[in-house]
Amino acid sequence: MPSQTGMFRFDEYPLVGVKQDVNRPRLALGQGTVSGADVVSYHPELKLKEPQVIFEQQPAANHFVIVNSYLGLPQGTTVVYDENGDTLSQVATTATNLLTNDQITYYREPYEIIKDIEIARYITPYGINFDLGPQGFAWIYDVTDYQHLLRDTVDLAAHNTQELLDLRFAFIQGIPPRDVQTREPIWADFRNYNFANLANDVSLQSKNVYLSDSSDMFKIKTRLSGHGQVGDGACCEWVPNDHQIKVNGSPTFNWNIWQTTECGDNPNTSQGGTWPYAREGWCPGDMVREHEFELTPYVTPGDSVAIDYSVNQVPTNDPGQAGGNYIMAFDLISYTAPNFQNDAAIIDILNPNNYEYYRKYNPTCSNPRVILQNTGEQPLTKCTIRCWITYGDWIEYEWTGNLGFLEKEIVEIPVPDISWWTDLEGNLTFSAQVYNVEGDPGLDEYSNNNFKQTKFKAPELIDGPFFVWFTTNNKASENKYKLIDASGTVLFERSGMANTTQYKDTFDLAPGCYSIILEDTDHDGIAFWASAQYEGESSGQFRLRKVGGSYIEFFPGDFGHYHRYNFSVGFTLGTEEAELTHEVAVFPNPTTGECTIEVSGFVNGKADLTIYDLTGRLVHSEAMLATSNFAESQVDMSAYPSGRYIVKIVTNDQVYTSALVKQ
Ligand SMILES: [Ca+2]
Ligand SMILES: [Ca+2]
Ligand SMILES: [Ca+2]
Ligand SMILES: [Ca+2]
Repeated sequence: MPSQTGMFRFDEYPLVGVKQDVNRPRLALGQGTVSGADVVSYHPELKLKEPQVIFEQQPAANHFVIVNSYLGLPQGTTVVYDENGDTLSQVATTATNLLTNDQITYYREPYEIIKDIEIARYITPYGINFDLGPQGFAWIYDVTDYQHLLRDTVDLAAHNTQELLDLRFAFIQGIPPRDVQTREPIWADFRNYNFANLANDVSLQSKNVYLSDSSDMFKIKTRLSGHGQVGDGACCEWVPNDHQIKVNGSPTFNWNIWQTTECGDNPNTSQGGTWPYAREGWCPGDMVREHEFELTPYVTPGDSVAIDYSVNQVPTNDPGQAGGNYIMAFDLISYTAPNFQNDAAIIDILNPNNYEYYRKYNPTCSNPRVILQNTGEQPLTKCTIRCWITYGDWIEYEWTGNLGFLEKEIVEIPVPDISWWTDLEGNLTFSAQVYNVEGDPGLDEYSNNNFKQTKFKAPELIDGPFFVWFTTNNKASENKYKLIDASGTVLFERSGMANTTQYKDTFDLAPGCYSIILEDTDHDGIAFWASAQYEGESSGQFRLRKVGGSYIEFFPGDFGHYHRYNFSVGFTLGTEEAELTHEVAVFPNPTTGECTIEVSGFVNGKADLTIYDLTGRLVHSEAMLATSNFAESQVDMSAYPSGRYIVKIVTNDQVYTSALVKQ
């Protein structure tokens, strides 16, 4: 039987009409007839103070143990209440023991302090219905400046719980342009800063940095990305701001991180979000760019230097932007002096290249583009770049310019003859090599960085006349398209088109390499769900179709800034050559002197023969005797040295190659 107040909770019982009252019921149970009046009596309530358990603890073996416990009433009063809850009487509880809750100082075992250092930053793509494909997609970062941290045992973390991430390190063998000695943060390791605090110099104030007297060169490496969407301008994701570094109080480095076209140029198009729009220092599904500033000319090793970062003020007409933020890293990297006086390097090949990051302009047989870097202390003003697909049949390009230490340039190599693309070995490999630095073949001090190689795919072949069929959307003023040749010369361009209109342009091109580029000045393609939502942009279509035949290519609608379709006309390269129905015969082969070379198949009355040695030197050329379906030549090889030769036949429609051995 419940005996104390509070043991019943009437409101928990699902009984209709139950009423909770301050009075206690007095119950009598019996049987029979009840007579007489109701008797009401009141009982005062004694509210006892609850006793408490108190534990006494002491540190032992790097943790706390309970060494004593007490049960007691805290000092205070015990109260008796009447039926209305008013105090009837109270009795004081007097303290007999005084316990003090004291602080105990103790020491744990030493533990590791984890210091996060950012070596690269990446922004994940919008993932809704977006797929990177079964092989994934590779982004490549140069982390050479952090190499001394990537030794022994290192914890690596990528703060992303959305995708599987496969992180690999590739080591570049050889001697770098200069040795990395130290890396240290100028203010702190990467951190989030409020825009207003940066603008008002509350954060990132001028700081004295001490420069090692055993280093010769210094660089500031920065990684900035703007985040938040506050104020009318939605700062700092959507606002371009001006960034500046002062060296010893003088504004020395000014830069912008606004990515005007980069987002719309992302090879990972059609992400499930607003991927192509320009942003402050980042693009969805891409690496955050690093901006680097050479400090060496402004400082002396062993001295200190005052470094200050500043950014433009929060605009007075949009004060809400103050709440935006930046994630920032500023690293000071210290180096030795350059390892070489004269050194040129080919550090990358943009095309032809199978690397998926370059797929917006590959596969292609447009003029190859390589990145040349001066990796020596002396200026680089000229060199020779040699490229080949079939070894020996190379193009040599005399580059001139003026590159300082570590400066780079994209160099386009003109291909004088499309037959150069012929892949005799069938392994679809492009090679580029730099030599003859400053016109002196012996001057380059380090040849290991002179050579670069890529694998590539052949572009598609279009045979015969075709037409471009463009159905514009209702924002046609954003679009233009052009046809260019292998060297980028514009052969045809169409702009100023009307909305929701069909355009058909027919082309019948001479043998060569071409591209059709459709551009969008708003970076939102011709069919993009977000533009449909925000600006009511409708969907257009862009197709290539053979005259009197089937479709060749459908351009994607959600392509961002541009879509480029590369193709060859009148010749194929690479392995596709095996599919030709023509036959080339060279006999006898090997030969000691006279040799017959024939082509069977449609040559349309014209075929030119050239023979090269393996150094790429032209040794013989002549027009072949040609009918509509046959061409032949008799060549006397007796005057030429023994060895392998490359025979090349160019007709109106095709290029053929074959090997010839002179004994
Ligand atoms: Ca500052
Ligand atoms: Ca070199
Ligand atoms: Ca638009
Ligand atoms: Ca558009």
